[in-house]
Amino acid sequence: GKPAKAVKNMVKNAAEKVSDLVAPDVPGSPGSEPPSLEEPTAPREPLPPKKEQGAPPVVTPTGAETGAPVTAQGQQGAYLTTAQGVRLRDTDHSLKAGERGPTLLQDHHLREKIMHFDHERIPERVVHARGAAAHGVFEAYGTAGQVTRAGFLKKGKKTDVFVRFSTVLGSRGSADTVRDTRGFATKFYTEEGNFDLVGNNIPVFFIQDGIKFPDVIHAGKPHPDREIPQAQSAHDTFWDFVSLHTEAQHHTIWNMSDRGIPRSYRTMEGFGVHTFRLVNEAGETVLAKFHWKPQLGVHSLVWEEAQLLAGLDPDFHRRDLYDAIEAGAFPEWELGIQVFPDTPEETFEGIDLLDPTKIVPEELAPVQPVGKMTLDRTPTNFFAEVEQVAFHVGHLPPGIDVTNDPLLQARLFSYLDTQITRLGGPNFAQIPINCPHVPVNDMLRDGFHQHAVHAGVAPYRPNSLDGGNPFEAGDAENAFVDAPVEVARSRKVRANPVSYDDHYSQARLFWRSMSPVEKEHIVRAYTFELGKCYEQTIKERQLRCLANIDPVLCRQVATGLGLPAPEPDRPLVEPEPSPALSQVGKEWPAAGRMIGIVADDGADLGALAELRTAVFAAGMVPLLIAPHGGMLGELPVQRTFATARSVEFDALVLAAAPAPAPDALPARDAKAGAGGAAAVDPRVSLLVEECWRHAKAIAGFGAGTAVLERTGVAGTPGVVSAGSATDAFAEVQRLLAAHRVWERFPASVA
Ligand code: HDD
Repeated sequence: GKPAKAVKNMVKNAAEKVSDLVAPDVPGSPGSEPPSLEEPTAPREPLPPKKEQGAPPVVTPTGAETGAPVTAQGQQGAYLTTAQGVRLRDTDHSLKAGERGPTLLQDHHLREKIMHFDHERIPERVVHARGAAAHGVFEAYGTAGQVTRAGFLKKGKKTDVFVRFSTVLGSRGSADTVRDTRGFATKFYTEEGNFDLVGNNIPVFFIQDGIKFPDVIHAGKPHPDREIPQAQSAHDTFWDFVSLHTEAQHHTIWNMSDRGIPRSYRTMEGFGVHTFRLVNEAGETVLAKFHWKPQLGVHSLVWEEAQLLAGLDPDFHRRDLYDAIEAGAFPEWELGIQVFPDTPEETFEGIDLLDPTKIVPEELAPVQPVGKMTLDRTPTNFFAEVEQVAFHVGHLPPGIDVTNDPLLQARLFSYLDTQITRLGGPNFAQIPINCPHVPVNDMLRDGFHQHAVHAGVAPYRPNSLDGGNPFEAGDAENAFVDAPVEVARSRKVRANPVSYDDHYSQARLFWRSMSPVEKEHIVRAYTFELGKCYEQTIKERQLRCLANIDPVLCRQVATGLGLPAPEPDRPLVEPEPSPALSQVGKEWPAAGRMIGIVADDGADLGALAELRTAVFAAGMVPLLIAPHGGMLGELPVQRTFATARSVEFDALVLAAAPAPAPDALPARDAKAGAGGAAAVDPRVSLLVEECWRHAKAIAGFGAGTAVLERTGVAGTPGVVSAGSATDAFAEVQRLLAAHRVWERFPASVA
């Protein structure tokens, strides 16, 4: 169940969607009046600044705030000023020598305005450029106390968080639903300083050593000559790299699975990928892997939906995240850890814990929940927060330390270095979104964009001039712990341990853990992606890799490509499948799902009202689709036949059988007469057809059942002809718990 307040918010939100046709509400001002059609003439009272709109505190060498006025608050005053605070009379006309004359160089406002605009863009992130983020809170269960001293994991402790989700390959303006890995980066503003868990939705990585990161990214990014394709892995350089560089095969099969096209950020798992070292109060250490488990389960799009969405709504995931939060359906994840003894070998059950292309199946080491994260607030300003947030794997609190994983070691350099270009200097930690929520007392000084007005004269240690401040902390004052791990006496080498040579056993483990329908999707994904390559050699080489993962997989893809299937070039291992890797066959809460409801002026409005209430009560969002905008009786219409497309909905309920409206395109079988599909508005038929193809629940009641008959879907799995609106929704709700009507997919790969 949803808390009553959340559902009320959803009702409010859905009601606001009625006003889709008027200008959007002032962001972040809940409950404010809708804007007037006329331009306002009197200034409105300034909105109170939000928490994140304050300037970073000015800190003295003793750690105390100076009490200096906060000057950089969000710009909320009634009157327009220059950047120097001078009020302006006119910002629409440049200063000219007469109405028809040339513009004067002396126009300081013009020059300031254009100068600033000219420099509004900063470099996008070199990877993970496209993202969306939200604020929230993490609450610890207190179950990790034995293994780590980290204060934010103590029982009941609540910590502010900011989470940025992203794709990896695309530019900032690319589509959300492309097949790619997703970033899942969390900044915990803990009382012991910031902790960044910079993870992905896939638990392994392409490469084992960070020195290859530029190479894998060069291969995945668009081709350097024509700069295509954007945000895709379906091209020659990507497959050239992964087929030659076989340690990437494990990550790649995850990409080709449904994990590569999440339904929502809210339905993704997150992984810290590397093994970390935890240190407890007594100084004892364990090795650990971090996992985020979404409360809504792991759900994905169907490939055709993902492709349609890239055109119809490139912002699909971003919109979904913000809509859900604003509707009160707050996304939640449990943070869990897999814990391993810190042995000199740094392995567990024969799996090398320092190899980031390997997982430890949950069946061997259970994920133990340590706390819960709830995202409950959208950003106030996208640029200030989402673009300027700077994550770094080296932002660690006392109690969490790194391991020698060579991928992690390279990241420890990269994340600081990249911010110097991206955020224009070394002071990015002073940007409000990056500021720790505890006093900072470093001895870092000066540099571009210095915001702190540091007092004192002695930013060095030891000193006698500032009373010896700042002092170094010890265990009692919660200082960071560098775990005193023994470093083996060894030679300097550019080499990997032998265990890193196993590139296939876990890709095979993944394949063997999939259900038939998931295997079918993987086959199709490889066939699609390799089918987009031009070079025959690359396809053949990748088929050789697939042969080493599984002969059936290899054969099916080879058939699709019209190529012979090669034999494996090494013995196949037979790993025990890990059921936890499959995302099919379980049941999950359906909170926050979108239910499309087709109706028209002839529909039973009483039943419709009842249906909407039931959908809200179940914590879902009903979207009424009608031939026209405005209202159906008392009920607000959210989508018209012209604006609705199936990919927006998780399920479809038909309350009417609308005849083709005058603005519909002609139907192909227009001669089929009153009983055929052509008797239904073709856009409604398309909704049904697509929802059916994408294995979504479909229900009809009243006149709506006729649509099921006419489109030929009646009587097929997951299609319900119900006697009443409530019965229709009850069935839809039942079907949604499994996310999709899986039986509808052909599953030729057993
Ligand atoms: Fe990375 C960004 C995740 C390996 C270098 N990475 C970035 C982001 C995520 C990850 C989620 C976006 C953060 C945000 O939202 O601002 N990266 C990973 C994971 C990896 C990984 C899970 C492997 C386990 N990354 C990796 C390596 C290197 C980098 C090996 C370099 C040696 N990553 C970067 C970067 C980025 C970045 C260039 C781009 C923007 C930024 O850091 O701030 O430094």
